[in-house]
Amino acid sequence: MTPIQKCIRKKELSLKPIWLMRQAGRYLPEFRKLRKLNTNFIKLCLNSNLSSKITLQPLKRFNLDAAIIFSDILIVPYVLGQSVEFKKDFGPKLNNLDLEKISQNKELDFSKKLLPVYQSIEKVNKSELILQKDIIGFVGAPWTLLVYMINKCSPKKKLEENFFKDKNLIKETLLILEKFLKIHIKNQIKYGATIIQIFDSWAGLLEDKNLQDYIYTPTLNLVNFVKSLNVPVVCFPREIKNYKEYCKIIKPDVINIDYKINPETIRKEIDIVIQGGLDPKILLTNKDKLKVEAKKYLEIFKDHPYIFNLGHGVLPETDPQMVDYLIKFVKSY
Ligand code: 1CP
Repeated sequence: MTPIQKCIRKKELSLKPIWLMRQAGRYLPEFRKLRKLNTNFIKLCLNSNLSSKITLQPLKRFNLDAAIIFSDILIVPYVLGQSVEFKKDFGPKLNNLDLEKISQNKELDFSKKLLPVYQSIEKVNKSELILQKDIIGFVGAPWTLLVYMINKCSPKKKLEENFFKDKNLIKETLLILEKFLKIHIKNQIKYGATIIQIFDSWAGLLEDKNLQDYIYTPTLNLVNFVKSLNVPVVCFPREIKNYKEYCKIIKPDVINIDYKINPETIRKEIDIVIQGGLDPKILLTNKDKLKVEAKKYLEIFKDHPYIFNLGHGVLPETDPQMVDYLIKFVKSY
Protein backbone atom coordinates (compact mmCIF):
# COMPACT_ATOMS: atom_id res chain seq x y z
CA MET A 1 0.00 0.00 0.00
CA THR A 2 1.28 3.50 -0.83
CA PRO A 3 1.91 6.05 1.94
CA ILE A 4 -1.17 8.07 0.93
CA GLN A 5 -3.41 4.98 0.89
CA LYS A 6 -2.09 3.98 4.33
CA CYS A 7 -2.87 7.44 5.60
CA ILE A 8 -6.40 7.39 4.16
CA ARG A 9 -7.42 3.77 4.62
CA LYS A 10 -5.53 2.85 7.80
CA LYS A 11 -5.47 6.30 9.39
CA GLU A 12 -1.71 5.93 9.88
CA LEU A 13 -0.36 8.80 11.92
CA SER A 14 3.37 8.22 11.53
CA LEU A 15 3.32 8.93 7.79
CA LYS A 16 2.76 12.47 6.59
CA PRO A 17 2.75 11.98 2.81
CA ILE A 18 3.07 15.00 0.56
CA TRP A 19 2.02 16.20 -2.89
CA LEU A 20 1.24 19.73 -4.07
CA MET A 21 -1.63 21.17 -6.04
CA ARG A 22 -0.27 22.50 -9.35
CA GLN A 23 2.97 20.64 -8.75
CA ALA A 24 3.24 20.29 -12.53
CA GLY A 25 3.18 23.74 -14.01
CA ARG A 26 4.57 27.12 -14.69
CA TYR A 27 7.05 27.38 -11.80
CA LEU A 28 9.12 24.62 -13.42
CA PRO A 29 11.50 25.77 -16.20
CA GLU A 30 11.18 22.38 -17.93
CA PHE A 31 7.41 22.93 -18.11
CA ARG A 32 7.75 26.48 -19.42
CA LYS A 33 10.06 25.22 -22.14
CA LEU A 34 7.50 22.68 -23.34
CA ARG A 35 4.67 25.17 -22.95
CA LYS A 36 6.45 27.73 -25.14
CA LEU A 37 6.56 25.21 -27.96
CA ASN A 38 2.90 24.29 -27.43
CA THR A 39 0.87 27.47 -27.40
CA ASN A 40 -2.52 25.75 -27.36
CA PHE A 41 -3.04 24.64 -23.77
CA ILE A 42 -5.99 22.32 -24.45
CA LYS A 43 -4.08 20.62 -27.23
CA LEU A 44 -1.20 20.12 -24.83
CA CYS A 45 -3.54 18.45 -22.32
CA LEU A 46 -4.79 16.20 -25.12
CA ASN A 47 -1.31 15.10 -26.19
CA SER A 48 -0.68 12.01 -24.07
CA ASN A 49 3.07 11.89 -24.76
CA LEU A 50 3.57 15.44 -23.57
CA SER A 51 0.99 15.47 -20.80
CA SER A 52 2.38 12.30 -19.25
CA LYS A 53 5.86 13.77 -19.46
CA ILE A 54 4.69 16.97 -17.74
CA THR A 55 2.87 14.95 -15.07
CA LEU A 56 6.15 13.23 -14.24
CA GLN A 57 8.36 16.33 -14.32
CA PRO A 58 7.92 17.18 -10.62
CA LEU A 59 8.47 13.52 -9.65
CA LYS A 60 11.84 13.59 -11.38
CA ARG A 61 12.91 16.46 -9.18
CA PHE A 62 11.19 15.81 -5.87
CA ASN A 63 10.28 12.93 -3.57
CA LEU A 64 6.52 13.44 -3.87
CA ASP A 65 3.99 10.77 -2.90
CA ALA A 66 1.68 11.30 -5.84
CA ALA A 67 1.45 12.53 -9.41
CA ILE A 68 -1.55 14.61 -10.46
CA ILE A 69 -2.41 14.13 -14.05
CA PHE A 70 -1.65 17.14 -16.26
CA SER A 71 -5.03 18.24 -17.56
CA ASP A 72 -7.58 20.86 -16.55
CA ILE A 73 -11.03 20.96 -15.00
CA LEU A 74 -12.22 22.95 -18.05
CA ILE A 75 -11.45 20.10 -20.42
CA VAL A 76 -14.94 18.76 -19.65
CA PRO A 77 -16.90 21.82 -20.88
CA TYR A 78 -14.50 21.90 -23.85
CA VAL A 79 -15.20 18.29 -24.80
CA LEU A 80 -18.95 18.83 -24.26
CA GLY A 81 -18.77 21.46 -27.00
CA GLN A 82 -18.34 24.82 -25.25
CA SER A 83 -15.05 26.07 -26.56
CA VAL A 84 -12.38 27.21 -24.10
CA GLU A 85 -9.26 29.23 -24.77
CA PHE A 86 -6.49 30.05 -22.33
CA LYS A 87 -5.25 33.57 -22.84
CA LYS A 88 -1.93 34.70 -21.47
CA ASP A 89 -2.31 36.83 -18.31
CA PHE A 90 -6.08 36.54 -18.52
CA GLY A 91 -6.96 32.92 -17.84
CA PRO A 92 -9.70 30.87 -19.44
CA LYS A 93 -12.13 32.41 -21.92
CA LEU A 94 -15.20 30.36 -22.85
CA ASN A 95 -17.79 31.03 -25.52
CA ASN A 96 -21.56 30.98 -24.97
CA LEU A 97 -23.17 28.06 -23.20
CA ASP A 98 -25.53 26.32 -25.63
CA LEU A 99 -27.74 23.93 -23.66
CA GLU A 100 -29.17 22.27 -26.74
CA LYS A 101 -25.70 21.55 -28.06
CA ILE A 102 -24.28 20.13 -24.84
CA SER A 103 -27.43 18.01 -24.34
CA GLN A 104 -26.65 16.06 -27.48
CA ASN A 105 -23.41 14.54 -26.20
CA LYS A 106 -23.10 10.78 -26.16
CA GLU A 107 -21.03 8.80 -23.67
CA LEU A 108 -18.92 7.02 -26.29
CA ASP A 109 -18.00 10.20 -28.14
CA PHE A 110 -17.18 11.97 -24.91
CA SER A 111 -14.88 9.17 -23.75
CA LYS A 112 -13.24 8.99 -27.15
CA LYS A 113 -12.42 12.69 -27.15
CA LEU A 114 -10.85 12.35 -23.71
CA LEU A 115 -8.92 9.19 -24.57
CA PRO A 116 -5.56 11.08 -24.64
CA VAL A 117 -6.06 12.02 -20.97
CA TYR A 118 -6.66 8.37 -20.12
CA GLN A 119 -3.68 7.25 -22.19
CA SER A 120 -1.59 9.77 -20.31
CA ILE A 121 -2.66 8.15 -17.02
CA GLU A 122 -1.75 4.77 -18.48
CA LYS A 123 1.71 6.03 -19.47
CA VAL A 124 2.33 7.54 -16.04
CA ASN A 125 1.23 4.27 -14.48
CA LYS A 126 3.92 2.42 -16.42
CA SER A 127 6.72 4.72 -15.29
CA GLU A 128 9.23 3.63 -12.66
CA LEU A 129 8.82 7.03 -11.06
CA ILE A 130 5.31 6.13 -9.87
CA LEU A 131 6.22 2.98 -7.94
CA GLN A 132 4.72 3.14 -4.42
CA LYS A 133 3.01 6.41 -5.31
CA ASP A 134 -0.52 7.41 -6.19
CA ILE A 135 -1.95 8.81 -9.42
CA ILE A 136 -4.48 11.51 -8.76
CA GLY A 137 -7.27 11.89 -11.27
CA PHE A 138 -9.56 14.87 -10.87
CA VAL A 139 -12.64 16.75 -11.95
CA GLY A 140 -14.06 20.18 -11.27
CA ALA A 141 -17.14 20.10 -9.06
CA PRO A 142 -20.37 20.76 -11.00
CA TRP A 143 -20.78 24.14 -9.27
CA THR A 144 -17.31 25.43 -10.21
CA LEU A 145 -17.69 24.25 -13.80
CA LEU A 146 -21.11 25.92 -13.97
CA VAL A 147 -19.53 29.18 -12.80
CA TYR A 148 -17.06 29.14 -15.71
CA MET A 149 -19.68 27.96 -18.21
CA ILE A 150 -22.16 30.73 -17.40
CA ASN A 151 -19.70 33.48 -16.49
CA LYS A 152 -17.44 32.56 -19.46
CA CYS A 153 -14.31 33.60 -17.60
CA SER A 154 -12.87 33.56 -14.10
CA PRO A 155 -15.38 35.19 -11.71
CA LYS A 156 -12.60 36.62 -9.47
CA LYS A 157 -14.64 38.28 -6.74
CA LYS A 158 -18.42 38.32 -7.14
CA LEU A 159 -20.98 36.76 -9.45
CA GLU A 160 -23.12 39.11 -11.51
CA GLU A 161 -26.68 39.83 -10.41
CA ASN A 162 -28.24 37.90 -13.25
CA PHE A 163 -26.10 34.76 -12.84
CA PHE A 164 -29.04 32.82 -11.37
CA LYS A 165 -31.76 34.19 -13.63
CA ASP A 166 -32.21 31.15 -15.91
CA LYS A 167 -33.03 28.45 -13.35
CA ASN A 168 -33.80 25.87 -15.99
CA LEU A 169 -30.45 26.38 -17.72
CA ILE A 170 -28.66 25.92 -14.39
CA LYS A 171 -30.63 22.83 -13.44
CA GLU A 172 -30.16 21.12 -16.80
CA THR A 173 -26.47 22.01 -17.05
CA LEU A 174 -25.77 20.62 -13.57
CA LEU A 175 -27.46 17.35 -14.53
CA ILE A 176 -25.47 17.06 -17.75
CA LEU A 177 -22.27 17.81 -15.86
CA GLU A 178 -23.05 15.21 -13.24
CA LYS A 179 -23.60 12.56 -15.89
CA PHE A 180 -20.38 13.29 -17.79
CA LEU A 181 -18.22 13.91 -14.74
CA LYS A 182 -19.14 10.42 -13.55
CA ILE A 183 -18.01 9.02 -16.90
CA HIS A 184 -14.76 11.01 -16.73
CA ILE A 185 -14.13 9.76 -13.18
CA LYS A 186 -14.87 6.15 -14.11
CA ASN A 187 -12.52 6.32 -17.09
CA GLN A 188 -9.67 7.88 -15.12
CA ILE A 189 -9.93 5.07 -12.58
CA LYS A 190 -10.15 2.44 -15.28
CA TYR A 191 -6.87 3.67 -16.76
CA GLY A 192 -5.02 3.84 -13.44
CA ALA A 193 -6.01 6.78 -11.25
CA THR A 194 -5.87 5.63 -7.61
CA ILE A 195 -7.42 8.73 -6.00
CA ILE A 196 -9.98 11.24 -7.28
CA GLN A 197 -9.89 14.88 -6.21
CA ILE A 198 -12.92 17.12 -6.74
CA PHE A 199 -11.95 20.79 -7.10
CA ASP A 200 -14.68 23.21 -6.08
CA SER A 201 -12.60 26.34 -6.42
CA TRP A 202 -15.58 28.71 -6.34
CA ALA A 203 -17.44 27.12 -3.41
CA GLY A 204 -16.78 30.33 -1.46
CA LEU A 205 -18.94 32.42 -3.80
CA LEU A 206 -22.26 30.89 -2.73
CA GLU A 207 -24.64 32.10 -0.07
CA ASP A 208 -25.82 29.52 2.46
CA LYS A 209 -29.31 29.33 0.99
CA ASN A 210 -27.92 28.07 -2.33
CA LEU A 211 -25.47 25.47 -1.00
CA GLN A 212 -27.92 22.57 -1.04
CA ASP A 213 -28.91 22.83 -4.70
CA TYR A 214 -25.61 23.89 -6.22
CA ILE A 215 -22.98 22.24 -4.07
CA TYR A 216 -24.29 19.64 -1.65
CA THR A 217 -26.62 17.67 -3.90
CA PRO A 218 -24.45 17.45 -7.04
CA THR A 219 -21.20 16.90 -5.11
CA LEU A 220 -22.67 14.21 -2.88
CA ASN A 221 -23.78 12.31 -5.98
CA LEU A 222 -20.22 12.39 -7.34
CA VAL A 223 -18.62 11.48 -4.02
CA ASN A 224 -20.92 8.48 -3.57
CA PHE A 225 -20.13 7.43 -7.12
CA VAL A 226 -16.36 7.49 -6.50
CA LYS A 227 -16.82 5.58 -3.24
CA SER A 228 -18.82 2.91 -5.08
CA LEU A 229 -15.70 2.32 -7.22
CA ASN A 230 -13.62 1.73 -4.08
CA VAL A 231 -11.27 4.65 -4.72
CA PRO A 232 -10.69 7.38 -2.11
CA VAL A 233 -12.16 10.79 -2.88
CA VAL A 234 -10.68 14.13 -1.81
CA CYS A 235 -12.84 17.26 -1.83
CA PHE A 236 -11.55 20.81 -2.00
CA PRO A 237 -14.41 23.27 -1.48
CA ARG A 238 -12.13 26.30 -1.52
CA GLU A 239 -13.15 29.05 0.91
CA ILE A 240 -16.45 27.42 1.82
CA LYS A 241 -17.72 29.13 4.95
CA ASN A 242 -18.53 25.98 6.89
CA TYR A 243 -16.12 23.06 6.39
CA LYS A 244 -17.67 21.19 9.31
CA GLU A 245 -21.13 21.18 7.79
CA TYR A 246 -19.70 20.34 4.35
CA CYS A 247 -17.90 17.29 5.77
CA LYS A 248 -20.96 16.18 7.71
CA ILE A 249 -23.09 16.22 4.56
CA ILE A 250 -20.61 15.15 1.86
CA LYS A 251 -18.43 12.76 3.92
CA PRO A 252 -15.43 12.70 1.55
CA ASP A 253 -12.56 10.37 2.48
CA VAL A 254 -10.27 13.42 2.65
CA ILE A 255 -10.96 17.13 2.97
CA ASN A 256 -8.46 19.61 1.48
CA ILE A 257 -8.49 22.87 3.43
CA ASP A 258 -7.63 26.30 2.05
CA TYR A 259 -5.06 28.62 3.62
CA LYS A 260 -7.56 31.06 5.07
CA ILE A 261 -8.97 28.54 7.51
CA ASN A 262 -7.48 28.03 10.96
CA PRO A 263 -6.00 24.50 10.97
CA GLU A 264 -6.43 24.08 14.74
CA THR A 265 -10.12 24.80 14.64
CA ILE A 266 -10.56 22.42 11.73
CA ARG A 267 -8.69 19.64 13.49
CA LYS A 268 -10.99 19.93 16.47
CA GLU A 269 -14.13 20.05 14.35
CA ILE A 270 -13.47 17.33 11.79
CA ASP A 271 -12.59 13.70 12.25
CA ILE A 272 -11.83 12.72 8.65
CA VAL A 273 -8.41 12.77 6.96
CA ILE A 274 -7.23 16.33 6.29
CA GLN A 275 -5.04 17.52 3.43
CA GLY A 276 -3.37 20.82 2.66
CA GLY A 277 -3.64 24.26 4.18
CA LEU A 278 -0.21 25.88 3.82
CA ASP A 279 -0.42 29.26 2.09
CA PRO A 280 1.35 28.96 -1.31
CA LYS A 281 2.64 32.51 -0.81
CA ILE A 282 4.92 31.18 1.97
CA LEU A 283 6.91 29.51 -0.80
CA LEU A 284 7.73 33.00 -2.09
CA THR A 285 9.39 34.08 1.19
CA ASN A 286 12.50 32.36 2.57
CA LYS A 287 13.51 28.97 3.96
CA ASP A 288 13.29 30.01 7.61
CA LYS A 289 9.74 31.24 7.28
CA LEU A 290 8.79 28.23 5.22
CA LYS A 291 10.18 25.89 7.86
CA VAL A 292 8.25 27.62 10.66
CA GLU A 293 4.97 27.48 8.74
CA ALA A 294 5.37 23.89 7.53
CA LYS A 295 6.25 22.83 11.08
CA LYS A 296 3.09 24.49 12.34
CA TYR A 297 0.93 22.23 10.17
CA LEU A 298 2.94 19.11 11.02
CA GLU A 299 2.62 19.82 14.74
CA ILE A 300 -1.08 20.60 14.64
CA PHE A 301 -1.80 17.41 12.70
CA LYS A 302 0.68 15.21 14.59
CA ASP A 303 -2.14 13.03 15.96
CA HIS A 304 -4.51 13.37 13.02
CA PRO A 305 -4.26 11.55 9.66
CA TYR A 306 -2.84 14.27 7.43
CA ILE A 307 -1.58 14.59 3.85
CA PHE A 308 0.73 17.56 3.47
CA ASN A 309 -0.29 19.93 0.66
CA LEU A 310 -0.98 23.62 0.08
CA GLY A 311 -4.13 25.65 0.61
CA HIS A 312 -4.21 26.38 -3.14
CA GLY A 313 -1.93 25.72 -6.12
CA VAL A 314 1.82 26.43 -6.36
CA LEU A 315 2.19 29.98 -7.71
CA PRO A 316 3.97 30.43 -11.06
CA GLU A 317 6.63 32.70 -9.54
CA THR A 318 7.71 30.03 -6.99
CA ASP A 319 11.38 29.05 -6.90
CA PRO A 320 11.65 25.25 -7.39
CA GLN A 321 14.39 25.23 -4.71
CA MET A 322 11.80 26.31 -2.14
CA VAL A 323 9.57 23.41 -3.19
CA ASP A 324 12.54 21.09 -2.85
CA TYR A 325 13.28 22.42 0.62
CA LEU A 326 9.65 22.00 1.72
CA ILE A 327 9.42 18.41 0.54
CA LYS A 328 12.71 17.44 2.17
CA PHE A 329 11.66 19.13 5.39
CA VAL A 330 8.31 17.33 5.54
CA LYS A 331 9.88 13.99 4.62
CA SER A 332 12.51 14.21 7.33
CA TYR A 333 10.30 15.64 10.07
O1 1CP B 1 0.62 27.50 -18.89
C1 1CP B 1 -0.50 27.98 -18.74
O2 1CP B 1 -0.82 29.11 -19.07
C2 1CP B 1 -1.55 27.10 -18.18
C3 1CP B 1 -1.66 27.20 -16.70
C4 1CP B 1 -2.51 26.04 -16.24
C5 1CP B 1 -2.03 24.82 -15.73
C6 1CP B 1 -0.61 24.42 -15.51
C7 1CP B 1 -3.90 25.97 -16.30
C8 1CP B 1 -4.83 26.98 -16.83
N1 1CP B 1 -4.29 24.71 -15.82
C9 1CP B 1 -3.18 23.99 -15.47
C10 1CP B 1 -3.14 22.60 -14.99
C11 1CP B 1 -4.09 22.17 -13.96
N2 1CP B 1 -5.25 22.80 -13.61
C12 1CP B 1 -3.98 20.99 -13.18
C13 1CP B 1 -2.93 19.87 -13.38
C14 1CP B 1 -1.56 20.23 -12.98
C15 1CP B 1 -1.19 20.14 -11.54
O3 1CP B 1 -2.02 20.37 -10.64
O4 1CP B 1 -0.03 19.84 -11.29
C16 1CP B 1 -5.06 20.96 -12.30
C17 1CP B 1 -5.36 19.94 -11.24
C18 1CP B 1 -5.87 22.10 -12.59
C19 1CP B 1 -7.14 22.39 -11.90
C20 1CP B 1 -7.83 23.67 -12.16
N3 1CP B 1 -7.93 24.37 -13.33
C21 1CP B 1 -8.61 24.35 -11.18
C22 1CP B 1 -8.85 23.84 -9.78
C23 1CP B 1 -7.76 24.22 -8.86
C24 1CP B 1 -7.57 25.70 -8.63
O5 1CP B 1 -6.54 26.21 -9.08
O6 1CP B 1 -8.46 26.33 -8.03
C25 1CP B 1 -9.14 25.50 -11.78
C26 1CP B 1 -10.02 26.54 -11.15
C27 1CP B 1 -8.72 25.51 -13.14
C28 1CP B 1 -9.05 26.52 -14.17
C29 1CP B 1 -7.83 27.13 -14.71
N4 1CP B 1 -7.03 26.54 -15.64
C30 1CP B 1 -5.95 27.32 -15.89
C31 1CP B 1 -6.04 28.47 -15.06
C32 1CP B 1 -5.05 29.61 -15.04
C33 1CP B 1 -7.20 28.32 -14.30
C34 1CP B 1 -7.67 29.23 -13.17
C35 1CP B 1 -8.32 30.43 -13.70
C36 1CP B 1 -8.98 31.24 -12.62
O7 1CP B 1 -8.27 31.83 -11.78
O8 1CP B 1 -10.21 31.29 -12.62
